[in-house]
Amino acid sequence: MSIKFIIKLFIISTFFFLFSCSGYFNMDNSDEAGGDLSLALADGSGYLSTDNYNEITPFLYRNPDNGKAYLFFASDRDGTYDIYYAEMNSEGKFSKPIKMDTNYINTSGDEFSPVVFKAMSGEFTYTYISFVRRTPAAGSKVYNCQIDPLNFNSVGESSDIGFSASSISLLNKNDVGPSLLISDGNTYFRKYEWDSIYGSWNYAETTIDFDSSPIYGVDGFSFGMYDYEHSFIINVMVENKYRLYGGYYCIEPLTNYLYPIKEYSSPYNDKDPCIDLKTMKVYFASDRYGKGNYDLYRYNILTFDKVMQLPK
Ligand SMILES: [Ca+2]
Repeated sequence: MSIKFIIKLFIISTFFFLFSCSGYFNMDNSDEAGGDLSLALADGSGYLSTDNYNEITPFLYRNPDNGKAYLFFASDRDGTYDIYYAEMNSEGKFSKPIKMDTNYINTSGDEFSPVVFKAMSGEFTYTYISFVRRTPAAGSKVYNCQIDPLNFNSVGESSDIGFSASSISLLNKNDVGPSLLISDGNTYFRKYEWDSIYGSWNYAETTIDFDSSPIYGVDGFSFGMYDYEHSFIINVMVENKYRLYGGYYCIEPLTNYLYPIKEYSSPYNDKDPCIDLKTMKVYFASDRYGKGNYDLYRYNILTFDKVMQLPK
């Protein structure tokens, strides 16, 4: 066996090793199963996700004011669901989560499904969080609150936007004029546009209808001329389980379909997708370790051959 051949073999096997690992981002060696990732704290003192409580609805925010990335999510570790955030370092590890304030954001109701964005209100640009608050009296309603751009403390009261939702997400997260996607267990979801004059969300009269399974959550982006085409990862209920599907929607000519993404398939519940377009990773919640609790995971969508492209 020549040296050249051995080197070649080494390079090929290294390539295959890297390739086979490329879907997973191991941040903590202690809890890997089935190649899925549980998000861990940077210092090894514990997980971002807890064993006995639920962590759901992740949202990755890239803050243009300081160049840092933050993972916002909801957890019921203090009783009701509250919104937390953790800073992500350059290795993709997270700081200890910080609970958002109880002035106008976290209450004795359930707060979840946060989205953070910068947007105009009148002449100025501010940082906002929109989220869902569920109370026995009012059900699940969407709120919006201006927050400090760096420490994320609420600046003013949360305002009730006036519609209900099971979850919300941002379409095209880096846009100056953001679009909000609202899903509430129907076969469609709705798109709302930011009103920069009044500094609030307005229904844009856009309903994206897949006419199939109930949709409980969605994240995606638009492309093509005039944003006619949209690609999504969708949280649907199939056979009594939350599952993640790919979705494609075109306004003209009208085309829509959903398709299972095999990389996400598990016998457990997988939900709340959030796409980080910068790193091409999907964050989601799953109870796949069988503990009966939801934890946060992420997956590299560069390894997908379907999600970012139109199915043939
Ligand atoms: Ca709460």
